[in-house]
Amino acid sequence: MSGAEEVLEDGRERLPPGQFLTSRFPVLTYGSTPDVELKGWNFRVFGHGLSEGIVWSMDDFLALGNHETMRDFHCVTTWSRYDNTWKGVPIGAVWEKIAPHLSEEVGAVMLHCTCGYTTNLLIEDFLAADNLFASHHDGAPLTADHGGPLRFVCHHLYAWKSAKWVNAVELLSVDERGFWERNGYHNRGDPWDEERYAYQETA
Ligand SMILES: Nc1nc2c(c(=O)[nH]1)N[C@H]1C(S)=C(S)[C@@H](COP(=O)(O)O)O[C@H]1N2
Ligand SMILES: [Mo]
Repeated sequence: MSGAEEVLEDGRERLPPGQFLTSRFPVLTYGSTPDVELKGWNFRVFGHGLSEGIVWSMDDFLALGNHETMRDFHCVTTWSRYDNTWKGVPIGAVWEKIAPHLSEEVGAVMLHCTCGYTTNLLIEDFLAADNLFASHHDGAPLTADHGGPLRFVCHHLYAWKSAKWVNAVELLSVDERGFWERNGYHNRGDPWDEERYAYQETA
């Protein structure tokens, strides 16, 4: 890892504008770390286009697929951490189970977490190829502070979209704003466009 001068394959700087590099892994949580009870835990998909919700136990959800990827992580508060190894269920394996049941087109999703946190993603951002529901980080089970037992990870948007303790996906016809998106953060959050705050949104 040679630091902040690197460029990505498409020519963009590896370190997005306004970010600094850290090798620490800070914990950024609004509120406190919930104690996720595994007994009775389930993962739900519900909402637009589904006549009946889909429910998985933890074991059934983890059995949907397994994917490992090493990616950079960018928090809107300006720290970035390179080369995080995430392991878990790839988004494609989850969507494969949902798509056949859909009677309507889905435009966006709202992720829900045990603690009440929510965040929204446009469907194309949610389905980006390398996204996953991670159970492991850097070779070890996710700690509770970092979202264990399960968190979503979206690499190409600011890290507030990477919902910790995620346990449900709500399908939406049109985009709605999640927790931070209603409280001043940008609706989309592309780090290379510095989409940090809602006031920067163009109509
Ligand atoms: N449920 C939940 N998920 C969350 C948050 C949160 O407060 N609650 N914070 C977000 C923010 S702002 C960031 S930067 C990352 C931080 O992940 P980390 O604590 O594992 O570093 O989690 C995101 N996911
Ligand atoms: Mo963040």
